[in-house]
Amino acid sequence: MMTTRLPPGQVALEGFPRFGAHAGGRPPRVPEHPAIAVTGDPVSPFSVPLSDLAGLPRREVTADLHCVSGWSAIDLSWEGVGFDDFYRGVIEPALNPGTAPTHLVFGGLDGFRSIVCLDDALAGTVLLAERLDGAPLGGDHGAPVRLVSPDQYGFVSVKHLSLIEVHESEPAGVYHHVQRIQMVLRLVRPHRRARVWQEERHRYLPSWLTGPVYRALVVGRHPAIRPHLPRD
Ligand SMILES: Nc1nc2c(c(=O)[nH]1)N[C@H]1C(S)=C(S)[C@@H](COP(=O)(O)O)O[C@H]1N2
Ligand SMILES: [Mo]
Repeated sequence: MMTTRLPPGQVALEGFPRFGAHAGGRPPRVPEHPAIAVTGDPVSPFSVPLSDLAGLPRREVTADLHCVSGWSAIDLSWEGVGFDDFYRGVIEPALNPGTAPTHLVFGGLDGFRSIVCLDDALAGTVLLAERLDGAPLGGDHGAPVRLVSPDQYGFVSVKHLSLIEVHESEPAGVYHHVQRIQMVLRLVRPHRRARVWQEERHRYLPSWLTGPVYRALVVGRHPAIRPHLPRD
């Protein structure tokens, strides 16, 4: 029998729904030659073709994905390149001398953005994932490549990754191109660290307040899914 321990306030789902903040929109079109653009003050902007990832060591991570709204998908097998290897091998050598990055902004082809502390991004479990459960990532789960940060809430794990901004302090502002989502994000501003085991969901709102609201909204949006209680 499978045993799972879930972080506080999470409920496991059967399968792996598309949790994203895209509210039913279609996955973005993948360019013919996908690449990750690296920008920000500490670097001269450059672009990394995804084909370059083949030159870095492969890594597999089996992990659960925890949406901040309280749902978890369990036992996902990701495969790709360790983000620490990518950072040390590709970004660090391109830093201007004397710069000291502290934060990264990850961006997706659909305009989704997430701000992450560099130390959290360099945790050994963070992956640039190209494969899920033995197959290339599909559009629903972030083709052609996504970030996977298993110890942080799902909003950190940017799908369709196409941009990494390097910053020397925490960037201000809320990162989303859709105005409606911007307003919601401002209210429920993500926690700086977003660690699931510490239940760091939001910066200002406590989980006891957001939990029931999320449950109501997400249950409504995923009617076909039968949640079950976490098994210890
Ligand atoms: N590009 C992009 N990445 C994203 C999102 C999104 O809407 N767009 N949603 C985030 C959120 S809130 C969660 S919980 C996870 C969900 O991953 P899934 O859609 O593969 O289930 O993706 C994250 N990454
Ligand atoms: Mo989420």
